[in-house]
Amino acid sequence: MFDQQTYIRRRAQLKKEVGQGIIILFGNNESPANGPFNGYHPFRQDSSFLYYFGQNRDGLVGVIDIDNDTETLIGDDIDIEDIVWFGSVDSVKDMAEQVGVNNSAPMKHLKTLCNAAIGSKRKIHFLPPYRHDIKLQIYDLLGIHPSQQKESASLDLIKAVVKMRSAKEPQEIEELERAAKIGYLMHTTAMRLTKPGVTEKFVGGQVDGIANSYGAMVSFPTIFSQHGEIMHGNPSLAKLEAGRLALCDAGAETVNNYCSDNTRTFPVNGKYTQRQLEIYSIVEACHDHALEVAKPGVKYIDVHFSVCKLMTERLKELGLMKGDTEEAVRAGAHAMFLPHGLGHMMGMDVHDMEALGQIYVGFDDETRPNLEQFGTNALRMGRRLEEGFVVTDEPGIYFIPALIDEWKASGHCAEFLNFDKLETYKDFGGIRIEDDILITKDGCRFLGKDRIPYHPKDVEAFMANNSTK
Ligand SMILES: [Mn+2]
Repeated sequence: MFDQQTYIRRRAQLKKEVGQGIIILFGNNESPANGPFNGYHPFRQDSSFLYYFGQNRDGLVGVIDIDNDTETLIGDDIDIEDIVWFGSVDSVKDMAEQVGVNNSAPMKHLKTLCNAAIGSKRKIHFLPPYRHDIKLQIYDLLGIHPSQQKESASLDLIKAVVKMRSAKEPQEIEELERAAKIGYLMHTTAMRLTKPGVTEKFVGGQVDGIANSYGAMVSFPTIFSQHGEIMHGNPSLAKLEAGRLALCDAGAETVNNYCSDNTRTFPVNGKYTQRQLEIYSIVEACHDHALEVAKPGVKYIDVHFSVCKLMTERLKELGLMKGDTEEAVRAGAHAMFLPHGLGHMMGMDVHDMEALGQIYVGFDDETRPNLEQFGTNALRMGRRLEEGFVVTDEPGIYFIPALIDEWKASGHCAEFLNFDKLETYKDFGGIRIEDDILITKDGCRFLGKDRIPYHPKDVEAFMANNSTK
């Protein structure tokens, strides 16, 4: 938790941004996995609730009455049975005081408060709910059916929260740096353990263990797979094979819930083949290119397309693409290889604020998403960069057999793709390199003091001691 003043200041600004009405920020509840007392662990608080109310306990709701300038932390104190099993915790009143909130009340008070607000036709602001229990709670409190809640969520509140959470405060950047340190340990552990005969699941599990040991948890389910071409490939029981590549996309969440998100792709037996190096060096160049062009005022969608053009140029040299580069990218031909965007915002959520709606987080009135074109429709971040933004830089080149077959059969972008050559890459897999960029006053830098090795020579040197015999 940050200091009390942080939360007081943030709520004061939120009141100013939203203007009038009552803001209700729902904290999360425990989430049962296979029974009421065996939940997904560790408990994960809602990020916006954390941002304004700081408390990391389940069963809390924060209320900000803008018109009457009052703030209340709502929740039930735990009873003696809970104390027996889980130990004593602070009372709701104490928790309210810790974050500078003057009032506290039991959960039943929330219904009374909502009834009064509805009775006097006051505006009640809430964020789009994403957990089913919260949807039921909103249904009970406000009478809005879960199917209507996304549309009924407050746009004023969404925009205010996005505005405030987008630019990271210095103390948040410190937390992100802590997450980057854990991320470094996760990825170097994966590189150290990778060798033929070990299962994907074993390496993935060890990577998760590092996140759990040094922070709160992983920032998203770890991807560790020899099938790098599957975007979200879970670690399987398959054994790692010499000659193949392993793609590791993993991140940590600190105990204060700030994230890291990195990807490395390395050879199972510690040495890239010539064919792997040819593709790898393109992804490497694209990854480094973003660092050169990202700065305040530049649109991230332009950085994305700049990378797409560079990638197309280089794929033409290899004979995998052909034709005019500008036209090829305009037609979306590069999406055969890169079907996703260059990156996304990152903060307390790995895809920061995604629950509030990507259209509000990654785009604005000036920069709109293109939902019509395959690949481009997957962009999560397009708008102009500002100082304090944290975005991922994650170009990749993938050879997806089903996509090759489909485009070949339909002739899609045939003038820009060499399908005969693509056929010979169907067993290649995929390569992605990802780091997290902080936008500074006049440029940008990567988060994390130590770079996880990614230049081929560094990766090979790092893996040289992994026994493959
Ligand atoms: Mn990412």
